[in-house]
Amino acid sequence: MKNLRIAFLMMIVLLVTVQPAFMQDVIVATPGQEVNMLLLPKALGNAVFDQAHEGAQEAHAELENPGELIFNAPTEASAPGQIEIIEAAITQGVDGIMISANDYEQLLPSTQRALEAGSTVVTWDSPVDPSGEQVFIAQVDFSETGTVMADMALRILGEDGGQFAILSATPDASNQNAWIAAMQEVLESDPQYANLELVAIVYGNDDPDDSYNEALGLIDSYPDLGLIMAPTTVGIAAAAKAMQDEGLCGTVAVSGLGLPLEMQEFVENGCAQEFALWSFKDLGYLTYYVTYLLETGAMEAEAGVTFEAGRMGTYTIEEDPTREGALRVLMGPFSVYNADNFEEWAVDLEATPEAGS
Ligand code: RAM
Repeated sequence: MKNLRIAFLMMIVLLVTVQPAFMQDVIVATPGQEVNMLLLPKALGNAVFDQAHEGAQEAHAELENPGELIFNAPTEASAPGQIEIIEAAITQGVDGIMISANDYEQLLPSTQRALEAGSTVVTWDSPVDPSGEQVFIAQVDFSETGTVMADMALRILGEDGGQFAILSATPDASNQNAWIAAMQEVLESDPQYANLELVAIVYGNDDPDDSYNEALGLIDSYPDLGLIMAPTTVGIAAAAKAMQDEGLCGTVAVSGLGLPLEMQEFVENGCAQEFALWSFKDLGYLTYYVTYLLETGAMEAEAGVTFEAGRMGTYTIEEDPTREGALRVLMGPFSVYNADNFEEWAVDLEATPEAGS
């Protein structure tokens, strides 16, 4: 009996001292700490980044941070514009810098300087090289994005396939480039996509006019084009508009990554067939939580660390399987939108009150 009791006590001691990974503490933020934050998307004037801002504002209020939440970006999606803003943030002593990067390499000297100055640098949506960030908040798995786009292309063009082109954002955007590479990889390695012929990759710089003109250029250059695949919310909406204006809806399909609110009219009138996305509001919220936890010293940027991100629940920092030497927090999931599930995602635009009213 005595031996049994000793064994039982030893078990308890063991459980308390050697916690297995699944029992590790979940780090929870302490609200009310003053940290000044900067949310820096690729550019201003892009609805998805406004949604990310809303999510960050929600977290900022919830965490009762008496510091500032600055939302700033260049007017055009460019690396030099972002560099200027990061440099100003270093001078002002901003504590937490949250970046969706226009370039994988070019921002590095500035983000590294910010890290050396003691700021927390977290990337979201579009990362920089791991040497210039602490952790990347990945909206979805970047390799999976390739398969999601290939599957949409296959469903739209059918087994017989056909020609398609990619209309991307800026040529150096690390997220779009990773997704395009992932798509090319599945097209090459998986025989089910053998009939999908990628004829061109063009760049509309996440600018509605540039993207519109690039879409027109594609249909001029490739008379047999069956599909424009745009892994950018700006590009896909501009391409659908171009096909609408040219009377080509149904002849040249449009797909990619789109914002439901911007795409629903084009799905309704047959100018865009199917697209996917994730919640940018949640992405902004999660990014803010991670940055706050790191900057307030509650959490280290290390693989295996589990934390709570308010209403979104718990997440674990992990090694990024898509980028060597990088850490990520994986958000997800993808939502796929098309005419079949239109009722579930579309809103009554007529009944939608004007923003701000
Ligand atoms: C555009 C931006 C953003 C990307 C989305 C899908 O709004 O390029 O970085 O994540 O599209």
